[in-house]
Amino acid sequence: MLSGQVNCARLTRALKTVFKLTQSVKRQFSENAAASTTVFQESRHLEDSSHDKCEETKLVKVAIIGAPNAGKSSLINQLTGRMLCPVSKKVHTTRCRARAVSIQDTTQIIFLDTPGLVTATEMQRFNLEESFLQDSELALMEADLLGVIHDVSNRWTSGSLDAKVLRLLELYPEKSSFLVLNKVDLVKNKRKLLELVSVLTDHNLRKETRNPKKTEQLSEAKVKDIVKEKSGWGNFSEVFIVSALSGDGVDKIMDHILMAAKPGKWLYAPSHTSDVSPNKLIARTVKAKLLEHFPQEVPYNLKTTVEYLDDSNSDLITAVVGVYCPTARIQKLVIGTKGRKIQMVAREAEVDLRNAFHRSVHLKIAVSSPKK
Ligand SMILES: Nc1nc2c(ncn2[C@@H]2O[C@H](COP(=O)(O)OP(=O)(O)OP(=O)(O)O)[C@@H](O)[C@H]2O)c(=O)[nH]1
Ligand SMILES: [Mg+2]
Repeated sequence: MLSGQVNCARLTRALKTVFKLTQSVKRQFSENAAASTTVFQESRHLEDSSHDKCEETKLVKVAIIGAPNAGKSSLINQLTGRMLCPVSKKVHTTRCRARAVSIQDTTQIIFLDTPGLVTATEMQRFNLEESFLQDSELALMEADLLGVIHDVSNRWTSGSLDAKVLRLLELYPEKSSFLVLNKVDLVKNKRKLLELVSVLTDHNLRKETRNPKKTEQLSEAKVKDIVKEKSGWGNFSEVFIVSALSGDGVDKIMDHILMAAKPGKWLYAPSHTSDVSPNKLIARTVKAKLLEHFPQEVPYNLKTTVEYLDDSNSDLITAVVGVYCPTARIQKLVIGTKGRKIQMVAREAEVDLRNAFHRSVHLKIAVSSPKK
């Protein structure tokens, strides 16, 4: 963890820890995830009064924003310990804001996962939904704390904060924010990180405490001009160097989040872990697996819908997911020889869903295309 008040010695110590990161990154979410009887329920706001003890409970809302594919959903999954936010190696896996809820002792933490930040032009060019433009900003406005996630492994973009991220930070300077340098396991020369931290924090690791206040509403044109000149933001309260894939360094982020929690009523009952319905989570998880395993644009044109769901059993969820292909040729590709490809997708989705629901999951996938 690197904080604004830290000096070079602390920074070097933190980097040494990073050096020790295991080279072989292994997925935390193994097949053997222990099944528990925790029931995943569609989120409902808390109506009973059993957690209405403001003096005893704490609450904090954390929005995670960043460029497409930076690892936003992976980070939230690590922080909550559940696969609540589907992940894939392709961009635009998350297409709208989603909440994942976690409880640490008396604190309820609400994580807001967001789609990758895009420009209006990109939105039009790639035919993305409105949510891509709005959801990060809406999440930021709602959150108490903002986590900016930055992919340090991308040689083209790692040297500067994303302009869309900087735009939001300039527009909401009073919002408390921390920086997460992610995918550090992919960086061979860890010394580069020291320089990167300096640039991304605008050479100001908060040596003096700044308390930025929103004085005037900046126009978009003015913000654009400011952002053009900048590579970093000088008011991050902390900087973390992590691997959201292996989980290295993530526990420090949790400590920081817990410190930001304020006394308040929990918004969700303790058993609620997400505001995404089981139906949607299953369909999105299958879609993420399709994005992971099929080339280029093919999986973006596949539609996934839950056709049948039985979650009445507290140990087992059974679901049938329909995958709709635009043509018979793509249907054949998706099914694969002797159905092997789609079976692999189903098995991998089952593993992630077991981790999300903490229940066994039996999944069948039916692939179809329009009849000629
Ligand atoms: N090596 C490595 N890969 C990572 C790390 N964090 C995330 N990834 C991978 O990066 C890819 C994108 O991760 P996501 O969590 O889906 O990223 P995202 O920012 O939510 O992406 P969008 O929702 O598409 O904007 C996946 O293949 C992850 O496994 C990391 O720390 N190290
Ligand atoms: Mg995502």
